[in-house]
Amino acid sequence: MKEKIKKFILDLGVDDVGFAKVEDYHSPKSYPIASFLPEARTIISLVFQELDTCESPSVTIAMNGRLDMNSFQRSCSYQINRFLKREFRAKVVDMPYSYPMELHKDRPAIADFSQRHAAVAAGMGTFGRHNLVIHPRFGTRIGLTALITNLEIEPNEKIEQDLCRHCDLCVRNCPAGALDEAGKTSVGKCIRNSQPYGLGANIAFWQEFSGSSPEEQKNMFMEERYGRLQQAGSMGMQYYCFNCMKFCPVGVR
Ligand code: B12
Ligand code: SF4
Ligand code: SF4
Repeated sequence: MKEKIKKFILDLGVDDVGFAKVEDYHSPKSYPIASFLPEARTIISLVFQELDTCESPSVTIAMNGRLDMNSFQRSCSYQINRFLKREFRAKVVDMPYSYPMELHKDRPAIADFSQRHAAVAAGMGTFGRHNLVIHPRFGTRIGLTALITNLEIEPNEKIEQDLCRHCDLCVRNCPAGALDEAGKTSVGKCIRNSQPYGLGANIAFWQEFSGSSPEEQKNMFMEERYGRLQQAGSMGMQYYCFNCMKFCPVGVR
C-alpha cells in the first residue's frame, strides 16, 4: 500500500513525501492530532520545492512564485485525498499550508498543526539554525503541507544527521534581527518585516483613519499603504521577505 500511495503522490509532481505515525509527532504547542481526525493513524508529509523566484530582488515577484506553488500544492492535496478515499476507503483530512488559521486569543500567530514537526517526524528533514526545516536534497527552499489519515502506513526513518551547516548566513541576512537568539524566531520582529501589511498594519491604518479629518482620510485612501493592505486582504497574506530561505546554501544548485 505504501509504495502505491507514494507512486501516486510523486507522479503528481510532488517533490517528496514521507509518512509518520501519529504518536511520533511531537509539537508541544500544537493541538492533539485526534482533534482534527479522531481515528487518525498516519501523517503524510508533502514537500514542494519553492521556485527560485524567491531570489528575485522584487518581493512582488517572489510572492508570485509562492502563490504558484500554493495553487499546485492545494490541487495535489485535493487529488491525494480523493485517491486515498477511492482506493482504500480511507478517512483523510488536509492540513493547511498556512491559512486558514485558527485565531485563538491566548496563542497569537501559532497554528493548531505544525507542518515543520510533521515533516521532521516523517523523515523529510531537520530543523536548521533559522528554525525552518532543511530537506536533504532541496535544502530550505521548500513548502510543506500534510494530510492525516486513518490508514496504517509504514513510517519513514527519521533523519539523524544535522543538515544545517552552521554558517549563520540566515542570521546575518535577517533584516529584522529575528533570528539572533538560537532556537527561537522573534515572531514580532519577523512579522513586522515579512508581513508589513498584515493584521497589525490593518488595525493601525483604521485607527489612524478614525482620528483623521475628512480631508486627511481622502488622502489616506490614495496612499500606497492602503493599496497594499487591500491587496493582502483580497489575495491572502503577502510576504515581503524570503531571506532566511534564499540565503541558506543547503541544496542550492
Ligand atoms: C504562523 C507562521 C509564521 C509566523 C510565526 C511563526 C512562529 N510561531 O514561529 C511568522 C510570520 C513569524 C512566520 C514567518 C516565516 N514563515 Co511561517 N509559518 C507559520 C505557520 C502558518 C504556523 C507556525 C506555527 O505556529 N506552528 C505551530 C507551532 C507550535 O509549531 P512550530 O512553529 O513548527 O514550532 C516552533 C516552536 O515549537 C520551536 N521548536 C519546537 N521544536 C523545535 C526543535 C528545534 C530543533 C528548533 C530549532 C525549534 C523548535 O520552533 C518553532 C519555530 O518557532 C507555518 C505553517 C504550519 N501550520 O506549520 C508556517 C511555516 C512555518 N512558515 C514558513 C516560512 C517559509 C516562513 C518564512 C520564511 C516567511 C515566508 N517568506 O514564507 C518566515 C520564516 C521565519 C523563521 N525563520 O522562523 C514555512 C517553513 C518551511 C520550512 N522550510 O520549514 C511553513 C512551514 C509554511 C509551510 N507550510 O511551508 N511564519
Ligand atoms: S522571513 Fe525575513 S524577517 Fe523573517 S526570519 Fe526570515 S529573514 Fe528574518
Ligand atoms: S543558512 Fe547556514 S546556519 Fe542558517 S540554516 Fe542554512 S546552513 Fe544552517
